[in-house]
Amino acid sequence: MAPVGAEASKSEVAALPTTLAELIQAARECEKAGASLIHVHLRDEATQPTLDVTYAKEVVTTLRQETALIVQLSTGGAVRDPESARIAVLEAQPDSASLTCGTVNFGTEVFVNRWPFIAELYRRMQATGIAPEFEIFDLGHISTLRRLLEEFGPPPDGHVHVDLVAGVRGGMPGTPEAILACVRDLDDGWTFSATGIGFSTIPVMLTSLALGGHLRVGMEDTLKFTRGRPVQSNAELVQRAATLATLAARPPMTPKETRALLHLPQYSSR
Ligand code: KMH
Ligand code: ZN
Repeated sequence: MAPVGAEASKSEVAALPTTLAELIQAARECEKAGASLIHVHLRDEATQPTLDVTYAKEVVTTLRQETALIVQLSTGGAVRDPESARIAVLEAQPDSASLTCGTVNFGTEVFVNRWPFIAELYRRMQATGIAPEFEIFDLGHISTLRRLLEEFGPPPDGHVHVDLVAGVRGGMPGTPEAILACVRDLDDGWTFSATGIGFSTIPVMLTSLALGGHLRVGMEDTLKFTRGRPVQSNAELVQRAATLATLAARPPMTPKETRALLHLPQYSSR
């Protein structure tokens, strides 16, 4: 579940959870609706994207106090964030962090992920025991993931989990064919989730369910529930995903079950 990204503005989308209180409320509602992991982008007091480490630590701690969700921080940040700040958020010691496996055009911008930066991020996650979620925006990014594993070995917990992000303008399209092409290229034993941007959320969810994958939804990716109808809350997106998953006989997993799936340690203080 990805409740808020770095792109949409609070002034245009009032339902985006940008304060800590709003983020916690969204997290709680989404957990109740079936989410087991939260992918977090931070916003500052002026609602702008931030990678402030002190605040990241507070957010990780509070999410752990208030929910059982697996906490994943974004190292993608916003397209113009410097690499040093994107790496520094790992100091907040989340359970997991995103790791984008290549550069991609991103609307009118470029989301830059150079090989040396990807390698450094990965090695830092290995050294600090943070589980990477490999973000795949295009088929070629899987080749870069393979290169990481070949050159530096497996992730800290030994398990590879990827998130297929489809429908970004400049990345792979949000179609069943694109998801299938990626899934065919994954190794046995890897797990995957899929994310469809905008209205591609539904075909991407259905395809992922059919192929044995997991789902990511949220207002980072989707701001219209149906044509002409803005999303009112992250929970309604999670609720819709949970309903589709249940219809597909793949009901939502608890955070505990998801930790086992991803080979993450069970969180002991809850
Ligand atoms: N905001 C995008 C430029 C991630 O979180 O790791 C990058 C992004 C990926 O959202
Ligand atoms: Zn993100």
